[in-house]
Order: sequence, then structure tokens, then C-alpha cells
Amino acid sequence: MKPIAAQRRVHARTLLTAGLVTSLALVAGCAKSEDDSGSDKGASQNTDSGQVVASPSGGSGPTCAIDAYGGKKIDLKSATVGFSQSEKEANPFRIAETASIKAEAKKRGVQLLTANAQSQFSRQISDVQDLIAKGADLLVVAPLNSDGWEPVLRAAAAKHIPIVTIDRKINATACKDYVSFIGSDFVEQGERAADQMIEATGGKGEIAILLGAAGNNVTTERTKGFEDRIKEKAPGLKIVFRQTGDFAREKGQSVTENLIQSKPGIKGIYAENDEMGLGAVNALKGAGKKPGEVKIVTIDGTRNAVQGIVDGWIDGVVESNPRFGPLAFQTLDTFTQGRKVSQDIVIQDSSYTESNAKSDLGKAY
Ligand code: GZL
Repeated sequence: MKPIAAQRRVHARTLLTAGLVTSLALVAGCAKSEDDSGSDKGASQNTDSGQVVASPSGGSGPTCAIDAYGGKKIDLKSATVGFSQSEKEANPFRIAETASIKAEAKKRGVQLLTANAQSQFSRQISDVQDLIAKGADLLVVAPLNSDGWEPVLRAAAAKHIPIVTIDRKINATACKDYVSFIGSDFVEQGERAADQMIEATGGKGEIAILLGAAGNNVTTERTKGFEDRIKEKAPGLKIVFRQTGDFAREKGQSVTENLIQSKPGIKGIYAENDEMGLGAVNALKGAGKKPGEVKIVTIDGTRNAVQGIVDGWIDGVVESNPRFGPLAFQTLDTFTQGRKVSQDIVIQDSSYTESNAKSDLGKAY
């Protein structure tokens, strides 16, 4: 494989386990800050360009290699990669995620087959089966749900097709049903959103949660991280309302319209993604509220949400970086050349508040 010219040294977040695995640091820009916390999570640091920079084999967690997973070495350049996207591309998170995968495949000259399940899980299962039938040698999957993957994983395993899951986790066995998971620490995202909510509300009052869609680890973990943090750091904040907005703007708006009818004194809203948060803003505008009357904290880091901070409607956005393309292909490349990769590659996300929303708006997606 062509050595990756190191454009700029990147301070990985994690301690590279020297000698255990060969680490291929993907350099896409200078990291914002060096964090030598020695976390055993995967290495990553968002760069000023917004690209996730990471080492597919950073971290001291469990690894996976071809001899354990099964299959043969593959030259990625002559392979066909199948990409299964989960949700329809109305959400900027999905648009940016798919664009990142397509851009990296093009950059590497890799044949890419794509499918979009339009937010229907049964369709995603058949999409992946179709990609295998069409000859995908490797798969990148952005799962809609965390459960129910056994049938298609069994088919892939029988053909020793390496699978990297990005974004959401599937409840299956790493280095057996799939090679690696690449994604964020969603519990940490919830904790950071709680910190922003505490800051915005002064730690007192009634708040609501617009839950993400059911059936995936992202919703579960963002909720757990947030609720545990609030309990620990701000007992004066009472969570009096929880309802799913299915990660969708329209539903976020309609749920918020009901919320402000039933809880007119609500002080804060934690939306588990930007689309629902923007729906909440629309509902507040429709009810004649002023910016800042109800404190809103969301997760993703889309341009419209960060602009919402600039406009005073949103108080904080925790990033969930969807630009997995370079890292996903780097991981596949490292693995198919016979090197070990981490089973869990956890990326680090940045965040936005009033202090950096205007200056960092360009990094939003
Ligand atoms: C998070 C991803 C979530 C986004 C939402 O990694 O799974 O799904 O936060 C999207 O915007 O619907």
C-alpha cells in the first residue's frame, strides 16, 4: 500500500500500543489539541477541517486480524466495497456520512456499490443481502437498528466478507460477525449535553427530552449519559417529559408543540439530535416564544443547528461527526493487508456554544 504521506503530525488521543499492532495514522489535518489521557478508546481527534483523524489500530482494546476473522488478504484497489446507509438522506448527518464514504472511495479508486434503506430496517437487511449478491468483497454498514442482524451476518461470514460498522453499534460479536465498530461515545455525548444544559439553565427548573428513534444504541446511550449526569451534577433540574421525535424535524416540532401546551413552564429541551432540536425551535417560534426563553441543547453539529446558536435559539450543540469515509477505508485497508485493527474505534467529537459557534460554523456539516 502506498505509504500515506504524513502531511501534518497528528496528536492521537490514544496511546498507540507499540509492537502489538502496526498503526497507520491517517493524517487529514492538525488536531485541535493533544489529549494524552491515554484513553483505551480508539484514537481520534477532530481536525480543524472537521475530518475525523484516527488510527484504525490505535488504542489498547481488543483487536481483529484476518487469521482470526477468516478470509484472505485483498487488494482494496481491485475490490468492490458495498455501503449500506440506513436513513433517507433528508438529515444532514446522513448526507454528510454518505458523501464522506463516496468521496473516499473515489479518492482511492475503489469500486463502490451503495444502497439506502430509507429508514426501514427490513429493507436494510435486504439491501445488504443484495450488495453481497452483487459481489461486494467488503461491506461498510451504517446500521439503523442494533438488533436483528444475524441472518445477513451469517451470509457474509460464510463468504468471509469483512464488515465495518460505522455510527451505530450492532449487537453481535466483533471479529466474528463484523470486524470493527467505528463511531462516537454516545454516553459521553449525553454527558456533555447535560453539562451544556446545566450551564444554560443554572441547574434549576423543569426540562424535557426529545428522545431519538427506538431500537438503537445511540438513543439508549445518549439518554443514559444525559440522565445520569443531571442526577449527579444538578438535582435541581427535573426531567418532567420524555417523548421520541424519531430523530426527525417534523416530529420534533409536533412533540414540542404538545410539550409547551402541557408544560408551559418548561425551562429546557434536550434534543437527541439536531433535526428534532430544529423542530423544537420551529414550535417555539410558532408559539410566539423569544430566543433563549427555553434553553435548547442538541447533538450532531449540523450547520442549521450551529447557526441556531448564533441566532440565540439554541444554547449548545455536541458534535457527532459523520465523516467516516477516510477512517472506514483505512480500517478496511489495514485489515485486508493482514494487519490488526481495533474492534472498537471510538472517535472524539467537538462541540459548539455561544463562544465558538460563529467562528467554527464552517466546520459544521
Ligand atoms: C448518530 C446517528 C444519529 C444522528 C441522527 O451517530 O446514529 O442518527 O445523531 C441520526 O441525526 O438520525
